[in-house]
Amino acid sequence: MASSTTMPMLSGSGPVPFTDVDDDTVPKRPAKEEFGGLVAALPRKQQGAMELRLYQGFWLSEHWVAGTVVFQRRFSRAGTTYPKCGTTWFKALAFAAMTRAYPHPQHEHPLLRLNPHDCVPFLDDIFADGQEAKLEALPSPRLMNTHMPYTLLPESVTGMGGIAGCKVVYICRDPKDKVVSMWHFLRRRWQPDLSFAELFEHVCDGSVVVGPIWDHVLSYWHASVARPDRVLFLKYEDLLNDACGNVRRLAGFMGRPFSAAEEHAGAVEGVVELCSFERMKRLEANRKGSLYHAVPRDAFFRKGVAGDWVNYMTPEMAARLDEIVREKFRGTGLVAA
Ligand code: PAP
Repeated sequence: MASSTTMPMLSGSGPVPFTDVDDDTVPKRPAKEEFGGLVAALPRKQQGAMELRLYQGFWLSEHWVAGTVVFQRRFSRAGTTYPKCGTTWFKALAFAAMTRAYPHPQHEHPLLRLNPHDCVPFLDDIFADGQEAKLEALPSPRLMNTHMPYTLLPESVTGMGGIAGCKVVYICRDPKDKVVSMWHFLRRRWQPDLSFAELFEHVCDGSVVVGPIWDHVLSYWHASVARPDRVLFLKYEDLLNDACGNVRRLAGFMGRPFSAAEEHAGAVEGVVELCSFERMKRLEANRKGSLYHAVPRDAFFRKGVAGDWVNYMTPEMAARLDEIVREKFRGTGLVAA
């Protein structure tokens, strides 16, 4: 399994879509200007156009490292996910579940005009670009996302050391499907010539972005076992199998359980339908233009199924990755998908 995380902050009039309050007037001060020396001293690996640095046990994109240092040192409150494990879907579900009392009828819901990444900010890029002041404009409760492992999150998020902290939701996915999804994604923007075999080797030796995957997953798994009231651990495959049940669970965890009247009115099904792969993939906001650093929006909506790995991996590759993960998870109580 691999993963992704989001944190709701409760009380107040939010959440509102991030791009609706982001008027682009916040001056940029890239985190690298402040912590470039620290980043330059870290072990480095080049993978196509992507430069990775080993920071506190994880291979982070060079672009994110200085931002992570700022996040750790200066952030007061946030949420989290592993790349290609359902971040986009999860952002949509969490946002829709929290905004179901939106004053407009469903056909005007922000998710019909905005990509989920426009609604829930991605902290790693915001901190890397030195634009954290933008987050202050968001009314509570705020939903935010990061790809950082639990062990790299600041106390303002984890709530260690007597600080209030945030609620954290993590999504993991069968690592075999995650690798396939990541391969397609990397080829769309960073590494057009990347072979599947090459990426597979990086995954197995742990040197993939925000890897090792198993350490990332386990960081959240352990946190969810120790503090189930603060950390909710979900699986992409479970969301596919029972979207309604997991949306109920999510809403309850975020402090906005569905009332009997809402249940009766089909509010849970409404959230699931609004965020369905078929529906989201068709929307203009998810088909045209780009996000983050020139990533085409449609790259976030490929197939949306479990088990696609059989079309890319030999049985030997699958058995090898399964065995690595089984070994890493042994004795933790976590069972691989
Ligand atoms: P990110 O970490 O770069 O934001 P992320 O959203 O986690 O990416 O992963 C994208 C995967 O979620 C894609 O999987 P695939 O490559 O195996 O197809 C994408 O199709 C899937 N996905 C996106 N939206 C949905 C959705 N509404 N329902 C189900 N799966 C979805």
